[in-house]
Amino acid sequence: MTNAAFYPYGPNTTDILDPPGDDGTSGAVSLTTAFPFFGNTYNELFVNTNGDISFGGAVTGFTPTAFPVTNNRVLAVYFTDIKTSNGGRSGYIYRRETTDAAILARATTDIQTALPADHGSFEATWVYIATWHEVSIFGAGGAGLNLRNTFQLVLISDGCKSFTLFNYDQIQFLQGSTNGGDGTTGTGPNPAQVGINGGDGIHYSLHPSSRTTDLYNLPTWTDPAVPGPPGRWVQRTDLALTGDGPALVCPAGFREFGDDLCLKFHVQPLDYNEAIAKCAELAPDGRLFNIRSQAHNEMLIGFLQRFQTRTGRGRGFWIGLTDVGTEGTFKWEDETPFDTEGYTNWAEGALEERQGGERDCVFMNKEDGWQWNIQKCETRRERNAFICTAPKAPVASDC
Ligand SMILES: [Ca+2]
Ligand SMILES: [Ca+2]
Repeated sequence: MTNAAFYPYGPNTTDILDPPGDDGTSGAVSLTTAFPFFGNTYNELFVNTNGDISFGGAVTGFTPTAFPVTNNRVLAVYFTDIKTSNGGRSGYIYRRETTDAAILARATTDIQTALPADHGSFEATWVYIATWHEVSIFGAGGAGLNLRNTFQLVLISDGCKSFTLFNYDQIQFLQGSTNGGDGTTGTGPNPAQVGINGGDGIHYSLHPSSRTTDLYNLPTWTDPAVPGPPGRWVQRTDLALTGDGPALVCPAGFREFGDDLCLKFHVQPLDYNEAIAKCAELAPDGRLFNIRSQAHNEMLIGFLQRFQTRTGRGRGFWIGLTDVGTEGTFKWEDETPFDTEGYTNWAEGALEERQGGERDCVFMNKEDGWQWNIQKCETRRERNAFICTAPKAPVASDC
């Protein structure tokens, strides 16, 4: 092994050597530091024969189905039908957890160097190293028995953020004889998968060479955007930042409703403008929820019924519609114009009888059958409860 990307491994380290096998696994390996992975943390991992580390269970399949796939939470460093038991033994899979000071210092430097803008002050406190050394393929025959790949997966964490290094030293086969492959040449129509699968069927990250013949070039490949030695791919893995974008969640205290709405019901009644200010205070870009469609209205009614029963008060809700700017011209609180031809739910006579100059703010309540009515925006007696909404945001990091 000559590749500078590699961390020390093998007989001169404290590595555990797994027995030779095919489609095998280390079984559950307990970790002293839980590893953050795609929004969860795992107290154990599985080092599997077929070129992967998984969380939540072993992944011992041998077919490189295109990511994203559901359920498998996997770091696929070189996922194909590997076999280390051809002729007794055909390759070595080493693994160890370490907090060795020299390794931590190296991991710290590697991440700071690779990702200086975002993680220039990262300090590694924990590392896991798994190495597939000169491993062979299932179905190897003839010259195929001499085809050997050497690659390594390094997991790095500070207990909060996590990163992985995919290191490659030697790639001589693309796949085993399964999935249409040729065990003599180590080639075929379904080359190995290299990437990370979050397991939710949505979030994943693929190495650009994954499942192509470019895999042969992994030992000299460099990521144009990431400084570091040739033969290395660096990925952050605690957040679902990769694949088709970050995992988005509702802000703290907000609940997800229906079609991805984040809502928070505010029980304490406030004046209209106080309600707007409160929503802005509760979340970034928080605002009063504008009930703009029958679907939203119906979705909310059930909840509002329970809400009122629970509090025992027949309280109204601001819906974020006013004519405070120009008398008679209603506007939604998000600044969009009110479409009189669009969805409305006015109580009978509301516009005619309660449309005085002093009454500018629209609310709904149970007594009116949840239809819309108009009242003063600021009076102590007529304060209303309200619903705030806010956009989803990337999973907050505690780091
Ligand atoms: Ca295998
Ligand atoms: Ca008015």
